[in-house]
Amino acid sequence: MLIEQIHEPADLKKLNQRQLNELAAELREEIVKVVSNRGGHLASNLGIVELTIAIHYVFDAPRDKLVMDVGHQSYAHKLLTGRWELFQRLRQKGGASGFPQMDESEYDAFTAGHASTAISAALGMARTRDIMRGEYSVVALLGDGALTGGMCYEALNDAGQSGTRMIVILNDNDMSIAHNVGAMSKYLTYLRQSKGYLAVKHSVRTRLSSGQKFSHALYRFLEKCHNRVRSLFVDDKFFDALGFKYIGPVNGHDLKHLIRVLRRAKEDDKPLLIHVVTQKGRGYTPAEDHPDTFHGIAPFYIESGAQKGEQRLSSGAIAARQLIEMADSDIRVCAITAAMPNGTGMDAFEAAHPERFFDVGIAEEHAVTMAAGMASQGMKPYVAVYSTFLQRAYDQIMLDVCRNALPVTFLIDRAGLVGPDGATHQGIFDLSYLRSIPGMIVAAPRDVRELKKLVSFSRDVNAPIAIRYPRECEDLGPGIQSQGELQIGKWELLSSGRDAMIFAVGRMVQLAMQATIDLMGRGISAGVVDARFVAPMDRDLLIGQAGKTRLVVTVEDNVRSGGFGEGVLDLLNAANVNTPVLTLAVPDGYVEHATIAQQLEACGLDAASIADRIEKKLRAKP
Ligand SMILES: Cc1ncc(C[n+]2csc(CCOP(=O)(O)OP(=O)(O)O)c2C)c(N)n1
Repeated sequence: MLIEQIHEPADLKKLNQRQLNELAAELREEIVKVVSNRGGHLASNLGIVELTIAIHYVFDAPRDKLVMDVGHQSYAHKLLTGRWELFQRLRQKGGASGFPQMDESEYDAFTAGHASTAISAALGMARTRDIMRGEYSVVALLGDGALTGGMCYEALNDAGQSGTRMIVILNDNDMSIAHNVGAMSKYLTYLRQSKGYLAVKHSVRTRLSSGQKFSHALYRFLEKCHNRVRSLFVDDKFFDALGFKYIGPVNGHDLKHLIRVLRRAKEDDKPLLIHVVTQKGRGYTPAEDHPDTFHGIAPFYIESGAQKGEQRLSSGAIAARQLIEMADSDIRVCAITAAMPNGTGMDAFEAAHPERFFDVGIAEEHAVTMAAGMASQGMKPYVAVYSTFLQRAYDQIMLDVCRNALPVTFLIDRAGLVGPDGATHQGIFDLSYLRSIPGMIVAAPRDVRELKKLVSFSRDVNAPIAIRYPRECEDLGPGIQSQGELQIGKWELLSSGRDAMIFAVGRMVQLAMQATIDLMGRGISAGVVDARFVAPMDRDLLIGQAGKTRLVVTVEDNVRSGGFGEGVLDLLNAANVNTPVLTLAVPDGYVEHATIAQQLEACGLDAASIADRIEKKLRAKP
């Protein structure tokens, strides 16, 4: 196996052309094998194997800097930079992260996870190099999906006029996670298709298939010619106007040609944009056929592509069903996503109400302000977005939505600890960043039934409201269905506790209930309140219950700073209630990849840890 001989990129340079192609096949096989066991991003990684080899073949990392956008396509890069062992435990505790991380390897020039940052980071590096009179190259690698994000244009605009030497490689597979959207995507299609070479290629192919006497050698010769001269056909206006020299489109699976193009680019001293065309999922048929399903995938059987284990209905899918029903009878209801129609479950809404569904690309800021605009004119927009990506739109939520008290509903998916996607994808800051915004109502359902109730409840809320939930909500059963009608700022007492009252948020309610059973066995009487509204809080219930117990406990899957627990402490303090408070939250910091269960345990938030910490606090001497 060639792959076993590659410990660092320098080893690549010892291989000949045939071996490089063999290596590409081995990398694909390895990536499919590991992802089939561990889950992860498959289709993007399969599409970029040759390009990654070519980059490491031509450039000299880590001296030369490779900045990957999002970084979900970094698997071949990891395998070529001495991380074979680590990669076997991809996304597992202690194994390789699914994204580039500066603290994982010196070859990861920049930590990523969120889209559209690579050109900015690369320009920063290039400018530093120029100030320090360094010699290295800087390469930003991003996809056509990432190019829907506004930061890219801010960076291109700046980099192009500055004339700073840097290379932007645009990996165009015509896909974001789902089909790419927007005018730029159309423009790239135009660049891909408007080249004279396509016509030449087509005519040669047609003649071949029609039996005309073109030998295969001649066909290959013509293909080679078109590869060489293809860029001459290109009439790019956009990148050119921004100050970038455009090269392309280049076939991203033709290693020899890629190497030649990159070598030339390395010698250039201007900002360059190389447009590389690749196929998402390349080399593994199920991923080629369904690149969206295989973008990010749970463990699967290689032979069939079928997922291993039980597939549960996601919270997003459940929220979408509810929303569709509402939209059936209410023309104001519409759904907005920022390039995540499948992940948020809103693809179902798109199918049901295509005219009221908007995928704006990876543009969370725009999504939020656009929703504000719609709400200002009488619509009832639902912005379905992952907790971690909504961070991008803080200012827009603050000023465009909440300052104007507009009835935009945020369906915040992947809230709390998210497991193997790790630090960049945790949804552990949303309670803090939303709770402090004046006028924002923040709700968290304890289970799937409450999720449905909250979504339908939100329709009549004439104010900004955020409903945050994990990827999958449990069903706690009809026995503890929420009683009565929901009311903004009202919590629900589920059980009483003489020794401790636990005020729990969202999915932590279930763990709190388990902890009370454990505590009962230890002779401690603890009760649970479902604190479903984190803002505003249920002042009366909190103060009332705090007066009847020895210890108030708060439990949340959000960081401590600015979180629910701090809010409770503050409220009790202001009301001069002296009951001690134990705040159980994610310790302030970034939580690395592991399973959700491991992350909960590491944060002291699994049921057993909750019980232990309560018992310890109660038994501590005052
Ligand atoms: C700010 C932000 N929003 C959403 C995402 C989720 N996301 C991860 S990859 C991706 C699509 C990227 O498409 P592209 O850049 O074309 O890369 P490809 O996977 O096609 O290679 C999206 C939307 C993200 N990482 N960051």
